[in-house]
Amino acid sequence: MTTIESAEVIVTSPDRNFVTLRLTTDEGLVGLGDATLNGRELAVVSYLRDHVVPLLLGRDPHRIEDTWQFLYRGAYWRRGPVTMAAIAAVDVALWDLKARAAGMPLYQLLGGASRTGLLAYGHASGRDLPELFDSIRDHLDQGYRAIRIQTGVPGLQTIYGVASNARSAEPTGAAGGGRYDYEPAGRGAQPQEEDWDTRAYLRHLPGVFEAVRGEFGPELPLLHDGHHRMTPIEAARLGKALEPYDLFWLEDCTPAENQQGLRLVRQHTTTPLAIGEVFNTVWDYQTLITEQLIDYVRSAVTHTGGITALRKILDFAAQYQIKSGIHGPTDISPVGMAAALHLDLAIHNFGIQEYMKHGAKTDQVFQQSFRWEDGLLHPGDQPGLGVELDVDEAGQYPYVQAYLPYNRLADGTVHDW
Ligand code: EZ4
Ligand code: CO
Repeated sequence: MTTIESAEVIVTSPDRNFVTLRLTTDEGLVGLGDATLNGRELAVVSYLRDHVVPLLLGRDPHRIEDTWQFLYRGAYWRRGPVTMAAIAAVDVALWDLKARAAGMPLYQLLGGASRTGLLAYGHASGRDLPELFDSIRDHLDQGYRAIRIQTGVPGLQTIYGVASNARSAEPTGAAGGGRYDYEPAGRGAQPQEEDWDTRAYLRHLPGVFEAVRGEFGPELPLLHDGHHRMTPIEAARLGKALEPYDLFWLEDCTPAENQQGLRLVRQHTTTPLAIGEVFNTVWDYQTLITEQLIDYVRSAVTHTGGITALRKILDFAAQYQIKSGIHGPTDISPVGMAAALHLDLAIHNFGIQEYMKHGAKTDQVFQQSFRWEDGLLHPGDQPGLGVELDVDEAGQYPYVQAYLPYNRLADGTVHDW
C-alpha cells in the first residue's frame, strides 16, 4: 500500500498570503491543497501542522472519502471556517495526488468534461462612471464575457470592490498594484476602516446600472456584490430596482446566517441571487436550497471542505435547479482556483466562475496550466490539478500580517463589511 510520507504546510506571501499543503507519498507522488483563509491564515496553519499532519502520516492517500469523514467526524468539533479550510486542503491535495497517479487531469476523475470551457466573470470597478467604463472596456479587451460592477458612492471615501481606492500604504494589488484589480486584504498590523451608508448606496446604484446598460448594451452579463451590507427589506428594494438592468446575479444581498431572511427578499424580486462565499458546509444552505431562495451557490472549494464536499452541495443544489458560481477572488490560491476549474468543467449545473488574475510574483511561485480559449477558461490537461509549487521561490516571500477591512457608519457604529 502507498502511504503518505510527508505533509508540509507552506506559507508564502508573493503578492499576498497563501497557505499550501503539500503531501508526498513513499513512492514520491505529490498532491497540493490550498488552505488560505484571508486574514486568519495562521490559524489554519496551526490546525494543519499541530493537529492534522500527524494523523495523515502513514495513511493510504487513495482513501479520499474515508479521510474526509475521519477528519470531519473525528474532530468532534464540526464545521467552522478554520476546520473546513484545513479539511479542504487535505481533500484537494488527495484528489490532486490521485489524478497525478492516474496520469489524468482531475476533471476526468470527476466524470469528465461536461462542456468545452467555463464562462468566467472579472471585477470591473471605478470611483465614478468614466473610471468604471474604462475598467469594463479593459476587461472586455482581456477577453472576459461577463463583468462584475462595483463603484464608488458619493459621500463615501472607501468602499468594497473599488480597486482605485487603494487603502494601504503598500498596495497588495492583485496585479502588482494594477489599476483595476481589487485586493481586499491590506498588509499591516491593523485592519483598514471603511465607511458605509446604505441609503446613499441604494440611491446611487440603479443609476450606475442604467448608465452601464446605456453604454454597453443589453447582452453583456453583469453582476454585482452587495457584500452582506443590507437588511432583507433593503435587499428586496435593491433587487427590484435593478430588475430593468437584467443582472446575471445580485450577490450576498444580505447576511444569510439567518437563511429564512431570504424568503422576504425572494417575495419581492426576480433578480437572481447568489450567496455562500462565507459558508462552509451544506447545512448553511439547507433552507436556501430546499426552498429555492437562491439561484447560485457561491462557496469556494477551499472554504467548504474541498472537492468531496462541494461536489455534494452542488449535486444537492442541482435537484432544485440551482447552479454553481464558485468563489474565485485573489485570496483563493492558484491551487484552489485550479480545483474550482476542474469541478466546474465536470458538473452539469455549472453557472459561472469568478476569476481574478493573481500578481506576477504569485504566478512565479505557482506554475499553472489553465488556459483562456475564446473567452472561456479551461483547467488544462496536465495530470492532477495542473499546478506546480516552486518551494524555493515560495521561501523568498515570508508571511506578512494582513487583514480584511471593516466598516463604520457615520455615527461610528461598526457595520457588516
Ligand atoms: O471580499 O474573498 O465576491 N467576492 C468577494 C471577495 C471577498 C474576499 C474576502 O476575503 O466578496 O472579494
Ligand atoms: Co462576494
